[in-house]
Amino acid sequence: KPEAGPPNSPWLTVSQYACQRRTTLYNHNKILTDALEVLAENYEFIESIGPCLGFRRAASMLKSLPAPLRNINDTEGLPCLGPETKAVIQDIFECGSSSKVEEVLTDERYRTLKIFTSVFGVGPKTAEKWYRKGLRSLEQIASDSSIHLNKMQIAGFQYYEDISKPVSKAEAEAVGHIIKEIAGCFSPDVTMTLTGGFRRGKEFGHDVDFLLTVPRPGKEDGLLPAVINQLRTQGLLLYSDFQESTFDLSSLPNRRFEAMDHFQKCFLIVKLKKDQVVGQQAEQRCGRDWKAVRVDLVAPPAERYAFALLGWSGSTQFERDLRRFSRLERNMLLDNHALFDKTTNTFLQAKTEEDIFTHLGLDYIEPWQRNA
Ligand code: DCP
Ligand code: MG
Repeated sequence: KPEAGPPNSPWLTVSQYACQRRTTLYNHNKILTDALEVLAENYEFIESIGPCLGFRRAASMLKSLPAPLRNINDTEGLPCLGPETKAVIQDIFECGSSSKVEEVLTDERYRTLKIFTSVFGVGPKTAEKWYRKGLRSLEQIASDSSIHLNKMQIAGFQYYEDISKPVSKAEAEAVGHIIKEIAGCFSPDVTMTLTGGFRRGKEFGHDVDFLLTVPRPGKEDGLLPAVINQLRTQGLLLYSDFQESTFDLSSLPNRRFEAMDHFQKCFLIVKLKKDQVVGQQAEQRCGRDWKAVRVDLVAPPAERYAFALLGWSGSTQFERDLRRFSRLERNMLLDNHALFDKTTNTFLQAKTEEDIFTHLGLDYIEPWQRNA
């Protein structure tokens, strides 16, 4: 049941769990949530997970509100807001901005780590290592011979200009047509769904995420290798990191690995020709006629498609709360592969996302309402 506020609170129905809230892309409290997310990111950079999640959870809750907060009293009865968060909100109402946030935004370390982690394949740990070596720009890293880049980071630098730009919905759909056609040659009964932010209705994303499968059990194993091969043959494959499935049908959802999954998948960079994008004619006669785009493909067995779809549709915060809700409120374990009921020691089957919400005793939340 949703955590209730005081009896006269206008927010009586706001749950502490994102999976019990409907969060569209229309954010009435963007000024507040942007500020809180800067602090969350800063804590993430110093690997301070508790405070990071605290700020993210607060921002996520505020995104679900049907109206802007007008002053600090409006926060009364709302869940997920700790004293630190409230202090930031109060500062913004009183001074127009939060000094704590302004400090982070001008902090050299924060700014540098933000740039470094914008490179494909560079996480907070690597960024921190480079920062401690005294490096401050991507140019310095590219020209420092003592730095060893892995294969993913080399591609990240090589295509930085393109893949650091947002991918549009039209570009995502164009990539979808190419992949669907190739996958359709492998097997005419292939199912493919655009997931991630685009499934939640976003107009732009940092990559394009697809889920693919075929009905016959086991046959999905050949799907991604075939797609990758064909992309390569067509000259469209710029980078590929293929990960073989480590999925075991009988293993329990594991909390430690809950944010990862064990399905066969690949992280790609593909060449998207501009004339393949609807509404974008080849205007560049002299320059390049293509753009590099980051694409993730995941191939679960058909039997687990609903779990994978729910897990890959996000948002990350929505996923976290679905798992937390399952564990704490239902004594069930949920991940991208399965739902296990610890009370009855059984796996709960699901053909659709709706089935999973029903098992959890949750009202169905549409993908476009999962922008938590
Ligand atoms: N995901 C997750 N936990 C993670 C990483 C991902 O639950 N640690 C899920 C939720 C994401 C989805 O996978 O929404 C796709 O991952 P992306 O990083 O591509 O996220 P989005 O598609 O939501 O964002 P963007 O628009 O930036 O691509
Ligand atoms: Mg995405």
